[in-house]
Amino acid sequence: MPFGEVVIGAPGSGKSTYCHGKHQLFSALNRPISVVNLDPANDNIPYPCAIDISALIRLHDAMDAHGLGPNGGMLYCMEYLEANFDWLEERLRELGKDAYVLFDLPGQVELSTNHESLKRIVQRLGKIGFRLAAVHLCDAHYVTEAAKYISVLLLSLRAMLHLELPHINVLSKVDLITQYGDLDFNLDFYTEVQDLSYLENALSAASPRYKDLNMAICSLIEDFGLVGFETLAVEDKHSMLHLTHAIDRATGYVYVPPPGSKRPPGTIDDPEKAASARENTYALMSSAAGSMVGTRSDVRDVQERWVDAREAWDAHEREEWRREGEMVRRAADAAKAENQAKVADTSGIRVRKPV
Ligand SMILES: Nc1nc2c(ncn2[C@@H]2O[C@H](COP(=O)(O)OP(=O)(O)O)[C@@H](O)[C@H]2O)c(=O)[nH]1
Ligand SMILES: [Mg+2]
Repeated sequence: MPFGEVVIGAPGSGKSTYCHGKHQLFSALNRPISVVNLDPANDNIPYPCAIDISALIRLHDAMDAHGLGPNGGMLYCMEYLEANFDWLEERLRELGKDAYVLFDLPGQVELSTNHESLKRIVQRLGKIGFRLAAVHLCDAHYVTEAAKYISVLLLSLRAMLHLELPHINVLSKVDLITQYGDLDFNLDFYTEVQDLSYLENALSAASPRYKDLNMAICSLIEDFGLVGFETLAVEDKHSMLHLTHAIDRATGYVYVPPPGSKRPPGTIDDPEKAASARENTYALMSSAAGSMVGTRSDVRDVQERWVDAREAWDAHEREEWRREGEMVRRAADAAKAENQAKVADTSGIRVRKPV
């Protein structure tokens, strides 16, 4: 059964970068992954693209042919894709039954909030067997202002209600969050969408005229009780692994490596032991059933990493990378020395073994 993610979010929220990062991570973990570009305006695609909508339709061609602007052209492209769904279906089938597919979508917000084409495409993907989750990226800088945070909450809620998929909202680029000013509350207040009445002061200071309207929106969001956020810093492996785990839980995906497959370094899978006694770090990294405990799985750790002690953590990580680099260099030197010794041995030259 193929699984996948529908990656949505406003322009610049980090969708294509996320798809690229996930492609690199999954390739390193030997997990299957294919990225499908469904954004006809994506000119510089950073990842290897399994299917590209521009082979079906290009934004500029649609705009020229029908005298449309960029936004109208984009909606036309999505409607065209819907009308030619068999084109997509045929190519998806070629990816195999066990494919894990990321769909990189355009940033037009209406596609995931009120336009029907994406919703119908998603429904048809479900009918051909895909188990999908929507991954909605929202730039984390919106949480630095109460009014912007409310608009992001509303947008996320609307997308959840429209697409009707298991839904993961993500505050992306959390590594940049301190660049936009101080947070009024700790990060967990924003990710867990706790008691929004705390925003009252900030909202009435920013726009006293609309205070009541803003508070009514807050209570509407609270009444639904649906919106919450994960965080993402795409270059932080722990952040990516945690998000992967949250998405696997939402779709029910459990990765079982095929027999005889290459294992990621460091995993232990001793076939001699009884199944119940076998350590299997695959399960830790990729099983939907495992607990969510891990580095940076708690939003308070994310706060410490990127807000409270960012510089200390940066220095620590630099030191870790330096040490890793040193180890790799030493291992390469040792391998080279061993090779040279072997060559010398076979050529009859006696070499003294290093002590
Ligand atoms: N610092 C940082 N920058 C990011 C992150 N994710 C994306 N970006 C940057 O945000 C910009 C927009 O990203 P892009 O993937 O093109 O956004 P898209 O329009 O949603 O596909 C690019 O310059 C990325 O390098 C992140 O996690 N951290
Ligand atoms: Mg993009």
